[in-house]
Amino acid sequence: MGLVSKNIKIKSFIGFFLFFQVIFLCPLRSQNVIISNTSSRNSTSLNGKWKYVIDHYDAGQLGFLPIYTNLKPKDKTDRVEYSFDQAESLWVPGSWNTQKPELFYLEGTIWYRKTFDQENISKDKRYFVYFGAANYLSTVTFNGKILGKHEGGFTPFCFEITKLIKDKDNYLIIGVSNTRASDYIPGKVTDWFNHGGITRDVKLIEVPTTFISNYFLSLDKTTLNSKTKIIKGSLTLNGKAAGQKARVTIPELKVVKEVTIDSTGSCKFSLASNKLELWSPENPKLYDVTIESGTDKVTDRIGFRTIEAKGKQILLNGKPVFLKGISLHDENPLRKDRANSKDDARLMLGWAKELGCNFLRLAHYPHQENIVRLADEMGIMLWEELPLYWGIDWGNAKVLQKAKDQYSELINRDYNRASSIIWSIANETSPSPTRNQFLISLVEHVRGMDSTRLLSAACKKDQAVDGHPDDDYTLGDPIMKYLDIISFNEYLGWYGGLPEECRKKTYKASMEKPVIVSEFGGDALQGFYGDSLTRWSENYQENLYKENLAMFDRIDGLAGLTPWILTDFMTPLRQLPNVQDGWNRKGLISEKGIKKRAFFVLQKYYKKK
Ligand code: GCB
Repeated sequence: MGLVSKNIKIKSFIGFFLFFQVIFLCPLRSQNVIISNTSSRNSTSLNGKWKYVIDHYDAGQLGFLPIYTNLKPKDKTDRVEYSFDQAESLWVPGSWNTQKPELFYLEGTIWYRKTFDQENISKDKRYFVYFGAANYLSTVTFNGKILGKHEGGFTPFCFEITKLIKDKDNYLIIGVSNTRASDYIPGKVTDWFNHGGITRDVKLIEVPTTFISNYFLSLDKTTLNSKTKIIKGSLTLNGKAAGQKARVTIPELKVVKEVTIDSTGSCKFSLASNKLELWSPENPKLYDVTIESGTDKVTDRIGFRTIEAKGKQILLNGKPVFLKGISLHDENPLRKDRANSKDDARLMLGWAKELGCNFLRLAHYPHQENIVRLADEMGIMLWEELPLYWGIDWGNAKVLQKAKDQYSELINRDYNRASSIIWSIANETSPSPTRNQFLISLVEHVRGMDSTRLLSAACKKDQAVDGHPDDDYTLGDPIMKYLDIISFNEYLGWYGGLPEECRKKTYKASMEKPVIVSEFGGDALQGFYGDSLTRWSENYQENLYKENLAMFDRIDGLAGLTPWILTDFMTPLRQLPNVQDGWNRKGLISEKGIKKRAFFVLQKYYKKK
């Protein structure tokens, strides 16, 4: 009895110590180390099979079971109550949910372990572990030490392991929790599947002691109509950098610029060329850009364009453009997994091109980097957003900080992508003083980091300032004042009324700004037919598209559409038997890749635009 209670005491002391270490000593952020453009770095992929241990009660994160120390029994008398060595494996990158039937609805913590050897560790190098994304809260440990935590399920993060890496038997253990919480972004309820785990690439990155962390290049708007165009840029080094030289080269333009890094580790520069071809959907011209400093060298492919809102028009390179778009989730419905490869990106963009799109709404959170890079190459413009979606805790200052952090991570990743033209700051949120204040502060943050893109938000239609008489509707969410584009979601004919009601409806904006219809649509089970009033049939959806498109065409200042949605997508919210069965059926393409009738309605409409 005495021994047992002594044991309990020792255990609870260890538990408390570990709890303290995990929760309080461990920095929540990933040390703010930015390594952009990781595909151009010297790296080793850590993708593949990872051993995993399920932690149903979150004992590891809470410090009750030190799973990250990778303990093994020392001898036959020793007791360790978990084992990575005997555990099964999960594939990384990938959602854990669809890899094993028993994990399908798991919302909790899984600890992943990857072991590796590393030859030729050099004293002149620094080493980092990089995660493209892990959903949602990650505790990253290496060789038994906690490196830190990262919050947010869709943006990249990395941790330094220079002092810990060995040539043999390294173990990287990461606890990932996809538990939902009201002070997270997104909040507790969404209409998409909560894919858990390490959902994007993992890499071991090797860089020189002082390395190129990030760089931002963009066309100076004021030189758009000049023969000599100016590219404005800045770059930041990590390490002892003050006074160090750097060189930026665009060989095709014969541009070479030498710069000196200032005491903050950064520098600004400008490059001039009178041969610069602009990026556009018709001519998605990208230039090889090389940045060198000391022994570090990064190469990228960057396009240059301007995007502005003037009056009721969106101007790409100074010319009006109509955004023929479609919304999509970052999910490959054929594989029932988060999209995480070039092949996945090719599949989605291929379908969008076939539909006649020049624009995509990457809903409702940052998508994988591959799709943004491929959009650059294929000439497809993008709307990108954070999961500031239903049920956000607007009054909570910590949540605002999380939103700013997630946006910083996204901008750091995608600033140099010409295809990305719109940052959207929220989806379907109701105006209130706390929401407005939150979003205004976020607008300032985003504009402070990036003035080369337009800002919008997918507003809720039922929030007009002047009331909303049924037939004549004024778009007037107060946040629109702070944005460049007025966007709204509208489900007339699906959630309210029948499609023919579209005939008498008109919309106008309360401000002189371009308008994008950021969502409309209705569910159809592919292969189910009826007449145009039969719910869930392809015919209903087909007719709904016809009526909605005719209605939106009457909007003065309509600058684009992103109907909801390219493909059916997984969502626990939709369980109607034999119709939804866990899928939102508003896709124009089924989860098997079969096009529904409405696909061709939109295709025809875009052909004429
Ligand atoms: C919306 C949401 C989207 C949903 C969609 C629907 O307004 O923005 O996330 O999936 O409606 O299908 O109801």
